[in-house]
Amino acid sequence: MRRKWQNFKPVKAQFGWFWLVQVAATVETGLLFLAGVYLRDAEALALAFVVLLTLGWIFFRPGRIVPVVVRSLVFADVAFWMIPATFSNAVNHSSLGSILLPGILGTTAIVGLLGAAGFLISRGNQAAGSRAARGVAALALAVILVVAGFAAATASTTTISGNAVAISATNARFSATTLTVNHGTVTVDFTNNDLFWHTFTVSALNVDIRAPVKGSRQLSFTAPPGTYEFFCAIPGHKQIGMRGTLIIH
Ligand SMILES: [Cu+2]
Repeated sequence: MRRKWQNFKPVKAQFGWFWLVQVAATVETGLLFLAGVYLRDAEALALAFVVLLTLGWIFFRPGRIVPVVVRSLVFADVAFWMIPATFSNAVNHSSLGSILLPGILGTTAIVGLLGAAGFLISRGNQAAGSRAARGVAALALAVILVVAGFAAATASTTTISGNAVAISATNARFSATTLTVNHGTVTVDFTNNDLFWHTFTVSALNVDIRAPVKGSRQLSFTAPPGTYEFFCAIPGHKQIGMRGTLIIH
């Protein structure tokens, strides 16, 4: 016990890459958890749990490389889906939350990836990159403020009318498995309540509506009478039941 105490040095605040990836992981866990509860999205909760595990892993075990790599995979996954979602919802003048949520999640994920990269390149030196890491953190805050400002300035709501059907996706399930409309010009209003992307796709009609988190997308197309299959084109989603029948009279 004595020798351990001799080696003990007071922990100094080291605002380096390791600090950055820890902060990003903490923020991302909280955001993913809130998003999971708010959207009732099991996928978001599962990702929050994985990042939380890496935080616990680092807290209770000395090894740091493996948990940082594990959370980098989550960061990469989140960034891959959330950055395009932010731009897509911004371009479509979607609601404030539908721009802000993926915007903050995506920015935090990028910060986490940068922190993880810096930490791994410095071979796990906790003190490395202190100036650069603080710069990245400051830049990320600025990006989030710009996204918030842009979202507040452009957000709006849209309504649809005519021969229209509304369908939504929640927890990787469509709200309806059979849709019935009259032939002619058909409008589909597709809303995604999950954190990750879903599509409303009808291959036979060349219809492919892609909606990110909390996004609503409308598409009008001309369709002859018939029975068509619709499904989600995200890999694996059709197989777990995201499919249904579109009947056009
Ligand atoms: Cu899907």
